[in-house]
Amino acid sequence: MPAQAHADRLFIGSKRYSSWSLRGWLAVRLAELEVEEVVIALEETPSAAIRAATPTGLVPYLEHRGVRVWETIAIAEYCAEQAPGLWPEDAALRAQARSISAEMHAGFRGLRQAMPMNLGREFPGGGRTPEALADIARIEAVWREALAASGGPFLGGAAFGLVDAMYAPVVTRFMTYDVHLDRTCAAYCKRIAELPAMQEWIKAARQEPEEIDELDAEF
Ligand SMILES: N[C@@H](CCC(=O)N[C@@H](CS)C(=O)NCC(=O)O)C(=O)O
Repeated sequence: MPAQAHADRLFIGSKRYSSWSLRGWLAVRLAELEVEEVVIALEETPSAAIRAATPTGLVPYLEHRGVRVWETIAIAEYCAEQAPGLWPEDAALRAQARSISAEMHAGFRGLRQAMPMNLGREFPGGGRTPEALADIARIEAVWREALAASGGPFLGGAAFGLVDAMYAPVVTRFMTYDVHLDRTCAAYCKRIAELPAMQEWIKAARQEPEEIDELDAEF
């Protein structure tokens, strides 16, 4: 019997705006999955094109070797199963990395609403709502704690991993909105922003058209 044909694809939104897509894309990169990248422009919200292509009407969405995975945290876990070492090896550090990744996945709505990802523009001083500032304080505390526990220079230890991928769009928001951070967190942001994969994503994002800058979108 011939092997079942299946497409290996990662569906993502515009690189300029889609923070969840960046997380999923980094996870797939970390696991070195060979997938076709399908970018669906976020021209409207909700997006009919994304709804037609994915089970939940949201990106990222991964199809890999006949397996379908959605929700960024589930994609991260799938990637961790494909490639060892994407979570810290030490059980306590791994628990911490998973906890703060889940905290990112479930929360920080104040930050996400007030400072949506936009890699094409800069809004220095923007988005300082009380809720966003409270989230920023919590994120700084979380980062400091993780870097101290793991020894850095990444949140889970020596290598860039899934926990860093979960916070990568927070790094770009801090840059876009020029958020003042303590020295440890500022250095961590610089480290993440300079990673080749991040540079590649940001470069591609800047080449995309401004689709939804006028929309009040929270991605
Ligand atoms: N909980 C989802 C959130 C994904 C999400 O909100 N994706 C946005 C783009 S960053 C989206 O697909 N929006 C489509 C729309 O608003 O129509 C996850 O973790 O993957």
